[in-house]
Amino acid sequence: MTATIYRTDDPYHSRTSSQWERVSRIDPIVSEGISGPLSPTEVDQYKRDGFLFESGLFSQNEVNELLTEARSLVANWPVNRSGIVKEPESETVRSIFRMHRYSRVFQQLFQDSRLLDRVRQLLGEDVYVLQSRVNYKPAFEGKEFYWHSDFETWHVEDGMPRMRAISVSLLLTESHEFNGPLMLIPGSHKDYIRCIGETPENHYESSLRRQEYGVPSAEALEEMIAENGIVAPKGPAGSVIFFECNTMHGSAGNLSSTPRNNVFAVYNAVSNGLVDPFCDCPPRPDYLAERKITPLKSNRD
Ligand code: 6CS
Ligand code: FE
Repeated sequence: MTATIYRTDDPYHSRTSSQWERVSRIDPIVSEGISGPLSPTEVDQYKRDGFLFESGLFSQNEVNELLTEARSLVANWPVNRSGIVKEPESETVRSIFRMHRYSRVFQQLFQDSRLLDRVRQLLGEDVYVLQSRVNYKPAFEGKEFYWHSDFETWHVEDGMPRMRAISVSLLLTESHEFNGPLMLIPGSHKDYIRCIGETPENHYESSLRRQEYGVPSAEALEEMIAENGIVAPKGPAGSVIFFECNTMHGSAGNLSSTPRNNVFAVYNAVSNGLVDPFCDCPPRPDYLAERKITPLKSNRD
């Protein structure tokens, strides 16, 4: 019998045993009855699937400005600034983090009412940007992001208490079947997968390049995929995917000749501020998880 040492007061403990486990979530998926731009049908879709796809929410002109900014940030990244991540075994840039602090253009985007009003409608309270990043997934070189629940990582390694966060992914280039579109397992947000293994020290130094801990077992994935399959929303630049923090997702490598540049913002409910990590590691750096709460006001407020 494997010794199981975990914080019994933590309903979302993970990486505390050599046996994976599937348990129901205890947090509501949405706050009911909040008005906003989403129709009741769209709210129900989000509750059912754990994500929503809005094609063409932003114009090509708006995307062009964001693309220019994303490419200039990489080209001019200060050598002493953390938050730039390379592809595994490569010097090719995979991601940059914390644009909500370094870029006025992205700060404006994250306060855009087309994003903020939808997120606040679903969460039912004010939010702040916990993390932002651009995943570049460049042509031919962009490697996979293995299946994972963001919440499992944010809970265990950052101390996010409950499932009260939403990721927004804005496509800066077209997502098509060959350039590694985001893939999600519909309905997977309703259960929580406790992963095996123990969090290595400074795990983020490797996990952001290739995640090997805090990933679900093949058996867990087989079960969830057998129930609801896999969906890979595809569409033009300017489209947006809103996905719940516990929805299982990943993406394949990009073998096509066109990049799959996505910008992500993670909106956390202000009532869900980070506490100590739920593992025996120090908190991850602030560029990955803001520990200071700055509630957002829509740029239409
Ligand atoms: O560890 C994190 O916070 C990051 N890792 C992944 C694979 N998705 C969420 C986030 O960007
Ligand atoms: Fe993720």
